[in-house]
Amino acid sequence: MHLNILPIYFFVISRLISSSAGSQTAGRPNDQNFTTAQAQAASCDQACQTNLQEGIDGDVETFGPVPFDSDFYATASNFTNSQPGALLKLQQLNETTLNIPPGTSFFLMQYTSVGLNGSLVPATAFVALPFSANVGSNQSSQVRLVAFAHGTIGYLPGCAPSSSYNGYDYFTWQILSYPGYGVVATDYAGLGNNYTTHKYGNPVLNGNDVYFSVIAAREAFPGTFTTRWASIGHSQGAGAVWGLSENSLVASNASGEYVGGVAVGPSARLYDILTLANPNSGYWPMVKNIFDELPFLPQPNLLTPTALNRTKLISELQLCFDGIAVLNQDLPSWGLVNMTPAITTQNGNAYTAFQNIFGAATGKKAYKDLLVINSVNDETIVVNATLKAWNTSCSSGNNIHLSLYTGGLSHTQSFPASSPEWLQWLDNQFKSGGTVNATGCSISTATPLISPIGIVSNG
Ligand SMILES: *[C@@H]1O[C@H](CO)[C@@H](O)[C@H](O)[C@H]1NC(C)=O
Ligand SMILES: *[C@@H]1O[C@H](CO)[C@@H](O)[C@H](O)[C@H]1NC(C)=O
Ligand SMILES: *[C@@H]1O[C@H](CO)[C@@H](O)[C@H](O)[C@H]1NC(C)=O
Ligand SMILES: *[C@@H]1O[C@H](CO)[C@@H](O)[C@H](O)[C@H]1NC(C)=O
Ligand SMILES: *[C@@H]1O[C@H](CO)[C@@H](O)[C@H](O)[C@H]1NC(C)=O
Ligand SMILES: *[C@@H]1O[C@H](CO)[C@@H](O)[C@H](O)[C@H]1NC(C)=O
Ligand SMILES: *[C@@H]1O[C@H](CO)[C@@H](O)[C@H](O)[C@H]1NC(C)=O
Ligand SMILES: *[C@@H]1O[C@H](CO)[C@@H](O)[C@H](O)[C@H]1NC(C)=O
Ligand SMILES: *[C@@H]1O[C@H](CO)[C@@H](O)[C@H](O)[C@H]1NC(C)=O
Ligand SMILES: *[C@@H]1O[C@H](CO)[C@@H](O)[C@H](O)[C@H]1NC(C)=O
Ligand SMILES: CC(=O)N[C@H]1CO[C@H](CO)[C@@H](O)[C@@H]1O
Repeated sequence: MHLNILPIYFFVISRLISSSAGSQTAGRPNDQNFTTAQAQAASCDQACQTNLQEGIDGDVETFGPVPFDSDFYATASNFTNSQPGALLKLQQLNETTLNIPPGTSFFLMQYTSVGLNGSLVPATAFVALPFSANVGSNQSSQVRLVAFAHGTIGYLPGCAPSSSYNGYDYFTWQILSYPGYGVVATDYAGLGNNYTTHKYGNPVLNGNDVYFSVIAAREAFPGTFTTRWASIGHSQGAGAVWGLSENSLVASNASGEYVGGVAVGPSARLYDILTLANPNSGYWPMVKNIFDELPFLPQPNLLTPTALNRTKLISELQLCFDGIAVLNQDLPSWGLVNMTPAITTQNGNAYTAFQNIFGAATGKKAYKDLLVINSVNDETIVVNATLKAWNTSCSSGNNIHLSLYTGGLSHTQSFPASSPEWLQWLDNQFKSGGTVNATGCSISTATPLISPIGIVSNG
C-alpha cells in the first residue's frame, strides 16, 4: 500500500518523469477510455467520472510509454512440472527505452513460485544489474543481491511493475542501484501473468514470491551474485518482507544466505491497520479484493451498493491503483458501509481470520533480522499498528529493531527519507552476515535535521 488520500505531489512527480519519457501509451491493458453511458451503468455519476479520468491518467503515467508485452507475460510452456524457483523465461530490455539509472541493465524474468495451498504458480519479476561489479582495484567482486518488494499497484495482471517504464519506481528500488546492488523485484504472482489472481496484501504468499525470485535470479545469472542476500520492501512489500522473515525457507541455505530484511511502512497485521487507520481512504476496493480471492475465509462487508456497482469499472477499464483509489472519493466515507456493531464484528472476524493465516507479526518465529521503519505521521500504515506488530513479534522472542521517524513524513516519503539508515543497515548485514545487529528488540527515533525555515532573504 503506498497511498491513502492521493497526495498531489505523487502525480506531479510522475508527470514530470513521464513527459521526459514520452507520452504515447499504446498497447496497454489500462489504456482505456470510458463512455458516459458505461460509467452511469456502474453508478458513476459526473463527480465520479471526473475523479475516474484523473485516476486513469495517473495509471497511464505510472506505466509510461512501454507497451505491455503479452507474449512475455503469457505462461511459459515449460511451467508445468517445474520446481519452485525454476527460471522459465528471461529477456533483456533496451534500457534506453526505460527511465532507470543509466548503465543499469534491466531484465524481465518469469519463474515458478508457490501460491495458495502450496500450488505452483508462475510469477514475473525484473532484475536490474549494476554496470559493473568491480569497485576500484577489486576485480573479483560479486554483486550483492537484494530482493525488492513493491507497494500497492493494483491487483489486475496489467498492473505489473516490471511493465512500467521505470519499474514502478517512486524513489524506491532505484536507490539500491546507485551503491551497486543487484535488484530482483518480483511483480508478485497475478500481476503480469494471469495464471492465478493476485493475492493482494498477503505477507505469506507475497513473501513466497520474493523468496523464489531470488532462487530464479541466481539461475538466470549464475555466479553473478554474492551468496548473501537481503530484502527490502515498502507497504504491501514491507508486509511481504516481514512474512519472508517468518518463512522457514530463509533459515535454510537453499537461496544462499539470507541476512535479513527491511520493512518500511509494513502492511503486516490487517486487523490493526484497518481498524486504526482513517477510514476515509481509497483502499476499500483493494481490501475487498484481498478477500474475494480467498473463498474459504469469512468475508467482510465493506462497500455500499453504489461503491459495489462501481467495482465493475475496475475490470472493464483495467484500473490499477490510481484509478481504484479515486473511484469512491466522492461518496460519503469513500463508499465504506456504515459500521454498525454487527458489521464491525463481522469485519473484525474476517480481518483476524485473514491475519492468522496470511499475516505477519502475529507471533510466529522470525528466522532473520528485521529492521522496521515507520513514520509516526504515516497516513496509511498508522504507527500504532506498526507498534502493535513490533510488540507482538518481540513478545514472541524475535529480534526486531523499530525505527520511528518524526517530522511529518507521509507513507510514500518514508522509504527514500529513511534510506541513509537502511542503506547502512543493509551494508552491515552483508558485512556481518546478520550477527552485528542481533541484539534483541529495540526502538530508536529519527528526528528531522532541520525545521522548515521558509524563505530567507535580505531583499
Ligand atoms: C482514448 O482516447 C484518446 C484521446 O481521444 C485516444 O488517443 C486513444 O486512442 C483512445 N484509446 C483507446 C483505447 O481507444
Ligand atoms: C491471459 O493472458 C494470455 C496471454 O498473456 C491471454 O491470451 C489470455 O486471454 C489471458 N486470459 C485471461 C482470462 O485474461
Ligand atoms: C524453460 O525454458 C526456458 C527457455 O528455453 C529455459 O531458459 C528454462 O531453463 C526452462 N525452464 C525449465 C524449468 O524447464
Ligand atoms: C537501444 O535503443 C537505442 C535508442 O532507440 C538504440 O540506439 C540502440 O541501438 C538500442 N540498443 C540495442 C542493443 O538494441
Ligand atoms: C487451503 O488453505 C487454507 C488456509 O491454509 C485452508 O483453510 C483450506 O482448507 C485449504 N484448502 C484446501 C482445498 O486445501
Ligand atoms: C572484494 O569484493 C569481495 C566481494 O564483495 C569482498 O568480499 C572483498 O572484501 C573485496 N576486497 C577488497 C580488497 O575490497
Ligand atoms: C548457512 O550458511 C552460513 C554461512 O556459511 C552458515 O553459518 C550456516 O550454518 C548455514 N546454515 C545452514 C542451515 O546450513
Ligand atoms: C446498481 O446497479 C444496478 C444495475 O445497474 C441498479 O439497478 C442499481 O440501482 C444500482 N445501485 C445503486 C445503489 O446505484
Ligand atoms: C496510539 O497508542 C497510544 C498508546 O497506546 C495512545 O495513547 C494513542 O491514543 C494511540 N493513537 C491513536 C491514533 O490511536
Ligand atoms: C507489549 O505490550 C505489552 C502490553 O502493553 C507490554 O506489557 C509489553 O512489555 C510490550 N512488549 C514489548 C516488547 O515492548
Ligand atoms: C552495530 C550496528 O551495525 N548497529 C546497527 C543496528 O541497526 C541500527 C538500526 O538501523 C543501527 O542504527 C545500528 O548502527
